Amino acid sequence: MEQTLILLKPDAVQRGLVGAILGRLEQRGLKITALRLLQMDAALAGRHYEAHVDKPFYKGLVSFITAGPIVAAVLEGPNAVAVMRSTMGDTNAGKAAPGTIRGDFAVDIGRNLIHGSDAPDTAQREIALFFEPSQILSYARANDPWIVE
Ligand code: IDP
Ligand code: MG
Repeated sequence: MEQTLILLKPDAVQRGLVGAILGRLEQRGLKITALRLLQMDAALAGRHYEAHVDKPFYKGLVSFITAGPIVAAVLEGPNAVAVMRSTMGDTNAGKAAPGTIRGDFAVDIGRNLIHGSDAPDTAQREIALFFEPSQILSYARANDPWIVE
């Protein structure tokens, strides 16, 4: 089954939205297979956002993502990467569709609450930054057959 990495960014923790956001992802049917509360340091932020190092917003992004605790999780499901991207909504929260996490809870591109991997290969790279293989659990839920055929 496909895996993706999500991060509930410091704004989500500070605003008390961790439960609401994780609840939506559980309701969608995605399976949480790893979960951690941590504070990223600049080194980890640099590795996680290495693709953006030359962008004008990079410095602000690193200071934002390291500013407080975050929640990191591995989610599993059919097409988990694409399902998470569409559930998150547009990067620019001000343009994100209502019904998406960003569209319902955020208004600004620089405070958009949540990260989700953008492809299965980047998901694997990102998961390895936050979790040891032994921290990712494989388990069945009693209702799995009612979520995935
Ligand atoms: P994504 O999070 O939807 O995958 P990316 O383009 O990968 O979006 O950008 C990574 C993160 O960088 C965004 O989630 C957002 O926090 C931040 N970011 C992207 N573009 C801007 C911008 O123009 N201004 C401020 N922050 C930005
Ligand atoms: Mg991205």
